[in-house]
Amino acid sequence: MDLKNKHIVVVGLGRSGVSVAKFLVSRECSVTVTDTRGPEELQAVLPELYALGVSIELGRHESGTFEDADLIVLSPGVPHTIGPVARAKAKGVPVIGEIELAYRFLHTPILAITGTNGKSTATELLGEMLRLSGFNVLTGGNLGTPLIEFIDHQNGVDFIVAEISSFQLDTIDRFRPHVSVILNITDDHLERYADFDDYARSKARIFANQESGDVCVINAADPAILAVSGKMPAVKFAFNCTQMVDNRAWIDGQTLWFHTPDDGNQPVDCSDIPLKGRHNLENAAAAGLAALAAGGTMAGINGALKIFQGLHHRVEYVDTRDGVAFVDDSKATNVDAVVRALESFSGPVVLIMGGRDKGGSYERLKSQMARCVKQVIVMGEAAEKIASVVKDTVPVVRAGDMREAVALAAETAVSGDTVLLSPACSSFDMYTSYAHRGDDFVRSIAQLTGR
Ligand code: UMA
Repeated sequence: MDLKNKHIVVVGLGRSGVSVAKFLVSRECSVTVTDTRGPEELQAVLPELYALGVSIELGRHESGTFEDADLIVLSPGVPHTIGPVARAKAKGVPVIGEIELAYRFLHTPILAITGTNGKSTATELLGEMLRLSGFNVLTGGNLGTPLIEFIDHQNGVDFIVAEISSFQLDTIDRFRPHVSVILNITDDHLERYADFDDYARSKARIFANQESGDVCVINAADPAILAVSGKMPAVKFAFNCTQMVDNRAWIDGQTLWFHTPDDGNQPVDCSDIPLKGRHNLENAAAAGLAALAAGGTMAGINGALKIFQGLHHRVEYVDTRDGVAFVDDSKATNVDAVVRALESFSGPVVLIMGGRDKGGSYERLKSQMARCVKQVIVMGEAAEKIASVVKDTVPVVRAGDMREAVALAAETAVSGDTVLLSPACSSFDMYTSYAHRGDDFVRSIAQLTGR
């Protein structure tokens, strides 16, 4: 891709947009960045960009800015359907995302993982499995480090393991991972997609450019994945943690089995895996198959599964006060993630939920709530919507902020109970990220008095 002297517009000045702008300047492009936020909110990044000679448009997106570009690079959080982008596209201006731009300059094989839930866990696990198999690996993408930042650090790297979101897949063109993984597809981000099928089609783009030498790892127990993955040139490596049918990984009792090309079926004892819950066995199966596809060893797979303790803010134990355990699952930003979290508790649970609604239904929570939740505390923009759906199943109270939610939960919980923050919503109504929200939960627990 020849970028020299091209005029490129970068949309969104978050972590990926700033990295893209810096990369493009280093490749001698004329760069304009545009963000709907104003200068006061972007103070931390503006001086460096001005010093690099970048033109900056803040507080709006002018259509003319987009239409004058040779190329537009979108940040994942910017929908590719917004007016200025659509109008520029109609005039023939090419539009890609950060992942696509990075792909054109990465010569290291990419292993890409998508799915509604478990992406970050599976990405970290796969990275660890390959490292323990003797490879030099970088992990990033939606996980945190934009792929564009890896371009100048590829020397001696064997693989890039990338968490890829549907937002990132919406703006690919030629992006072709050597190994792709789809973990699961359930309701999420319906505020941005026309409907569930539209969202599922976006996930399926991860294997759209794969060829016969590539591998696609799929969860054969997930009907939505089966519906979108019928025909593909890539070799399918299927896993199924509910039954053993024609798969490369499966569960039998307390054993996770992998079919390896050279040594036949190889067992992993599930009691050696610290990660809890069936969903984590699915993540382990998917990561293991992707590792095998890339030449990883069973020793590496076993070693990683034994040491990996899970991610921050994902069903993470925080503290016990007067016999009440506090657990941070702030990363549960959709309904399915909360269902999965509740599955790993026998109860009683006091559940703190809410945040920015993502357009899905909360109905699916009711059966797990009836089983193990004694009270729900709702907060944020989605509070009333959640309360109206679950109030006949479980008592609901409202809190104005996290501190009040934690105090109310501590009043209700008795020794042996668990207070679980598992919001089912994004954090952006009150916080900058799920991590920011989880940190506030932890801080609010520390501020509890009398416990
Ligand atoms: N903005 C506009 N115009 C718009 C919309 C947004 O200018 O129409 C601006 C915002 O004002 C803001 C900037 O765009 O300044 C934010 O861009 P961004 O949302 O793409 O955020 P980044 O900081 O670049 O982070 C992105 C991913 N964010 C999203 O997909 C929302 C990060 O994933 C990712 O870690 C990072 O790139 C590096 O690859 C986060 C995420 O929440 C964790 N992902 C979603 C999820 O996991 O559910 C998909």
